[in-house]
Amino acid sequence: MKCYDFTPAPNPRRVRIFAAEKGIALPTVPINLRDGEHLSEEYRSVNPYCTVPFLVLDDGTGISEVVAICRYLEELHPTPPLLGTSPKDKALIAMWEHRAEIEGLLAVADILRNSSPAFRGRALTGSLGYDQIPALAERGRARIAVFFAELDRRLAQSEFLAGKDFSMADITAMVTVDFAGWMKHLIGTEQSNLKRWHQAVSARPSAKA
Ligand SMILES: N[C@@H](CCC(=O)N[C@@H](CS)C(=O)NCC(=O)O)C(=O)O
Repeated sequence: MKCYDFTPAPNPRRVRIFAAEKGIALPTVPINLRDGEHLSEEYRSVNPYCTVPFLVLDDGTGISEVVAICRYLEELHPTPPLLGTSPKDKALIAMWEHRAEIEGLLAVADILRNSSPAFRGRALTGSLGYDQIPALAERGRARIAVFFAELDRRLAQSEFLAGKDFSMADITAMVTVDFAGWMKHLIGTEQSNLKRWHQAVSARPSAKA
């Protein structure tokens, strides 16, 4: 199998970290988003959604969406589990992972895509171009502050986001915190729980993947 990837982008990084935690050597094919390679006819014929990451299996099956790719890798390589083993852990990891993506990652994406000149006419991913809405960048800034505060409260009670073990929820949240840094939204000096956790997850070798 091979995974279409763009190293600087946050979503492919989630998959690379996930694979690294499991010791999976995942061959990657670079797609340069800055050069618009993802909008080329050639890449559209591979992935009509024009996004990365995109996993292609040896039989030609294509899988988009980070959560779906990671689910596939988890089923192939269950150890160490990153999506949980008990019903409760599976649910908590899915819950926190989803919150991190929807409330965190997408809030930062709204800031970037609705304010940066590089994303004019490309405020959403996909084959259609959408105009920027500056108010969404403002809303994104408000939402990411709320999300960081939520993370700090949660991490006061729990070593990792979904419980006592590192999981996919931590991967998405760490990528979100780093992505927010691009937008100059940093961990607050008073957010000691978030800071403790971020230092711990960033020190894992997989964080460099
Ligand atoms: N929901 C998708 C999101 C993927 C996504 O947004 N990827 C970004 C890179 S982080 C992308 O492909 N951007 C293409 C573009 O900017 O048009 C997933 O989970 O894979």
